[in-house]
Amino acid sequence: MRNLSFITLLIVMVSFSGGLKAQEEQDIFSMSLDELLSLNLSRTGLVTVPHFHIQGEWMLTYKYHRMDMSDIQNATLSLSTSDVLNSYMISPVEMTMNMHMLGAMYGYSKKWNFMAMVNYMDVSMNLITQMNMNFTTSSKKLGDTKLNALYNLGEGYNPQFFASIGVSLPTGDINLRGNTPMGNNQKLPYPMQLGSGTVDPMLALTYIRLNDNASYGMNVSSVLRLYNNSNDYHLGNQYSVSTWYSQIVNSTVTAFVLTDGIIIGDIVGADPELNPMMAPTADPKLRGGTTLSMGAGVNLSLGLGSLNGSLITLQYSKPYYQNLDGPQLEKNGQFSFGLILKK
Ligand SMILES: [Cu+2]
Repeated sequence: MRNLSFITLLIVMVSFSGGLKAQEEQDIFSMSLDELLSLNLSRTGLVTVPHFHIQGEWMLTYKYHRMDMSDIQNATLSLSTSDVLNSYMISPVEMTMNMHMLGAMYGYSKKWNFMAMVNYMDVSMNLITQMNMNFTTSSKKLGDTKLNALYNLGEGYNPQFFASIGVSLPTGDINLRGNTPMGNNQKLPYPMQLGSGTVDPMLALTYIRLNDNASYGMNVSSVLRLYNNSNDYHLGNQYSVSTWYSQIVNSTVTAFVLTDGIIIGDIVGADPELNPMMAPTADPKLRGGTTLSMGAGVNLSLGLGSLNGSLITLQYSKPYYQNLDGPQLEKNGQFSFGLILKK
């Protein structure tokens, strides 16, 4: 009896998946060349880098990004917290950054795509004082909001070659305060502030090529800080280069590998409420550095239907080289999860 119901279930499942498969083939058959291309590009595309949508296509994304930082480095040399406490009253011990990002993207025409993204940040840092006292500070609030226009520099959609021109709007707070052993309601140091405080131009160039069931690409991007915020400083400019290769494995799974390099400048100017002698995190000259990372991940296709090309994406990357204006906390692993709905 038990076996019989098991077999029935199996038959139902097989015929259901057979039906699904027929449905898929039907869908693929009725697709235009552009739609097929777009489907493969979205399956092999990376959500962490910009991509160009075909005209009329919508994309909604939720992305979660987590970064852990621990251990201290000056240039490429490791330091202990007691090394840091020889020159400062407070040393950072570790930091965790959680970002929740909501984004929307629209293929307005063959030449233009538009993108908007808001993010909520949840950052906490553990620190230690010269008196060997541990304490934690945390910041949970909206970060900066990003708007982008993508302009297609090529003719069609493969290869994709486009420029991205945007602004980062200062919706993130730069006046966050917290209780520390130095007193209650103290201005938190630079890494605990959630925005730049300035309207920042963002420029990027991206090239993506699709071959059979694989795609590869390269992206160069920059965030520029041109003037001081209301606290008399501006964050350093940021420049990055990333390359990736991704391959469709089967009807559900796409696997990818990526490398990226980021150069961040030091802060220019200084918040008058922060004392750089107190902690390295309060010193504007100790915020910059170069980080080279490698990573891998998978895109899991959520199937065909009206939400063509929708997927879940998982990605992990880790630095293999860091040269920091320190003492500064090192980046450890970074993990991202994304849910992408496309129509
Ligand atoms: Cu998109």
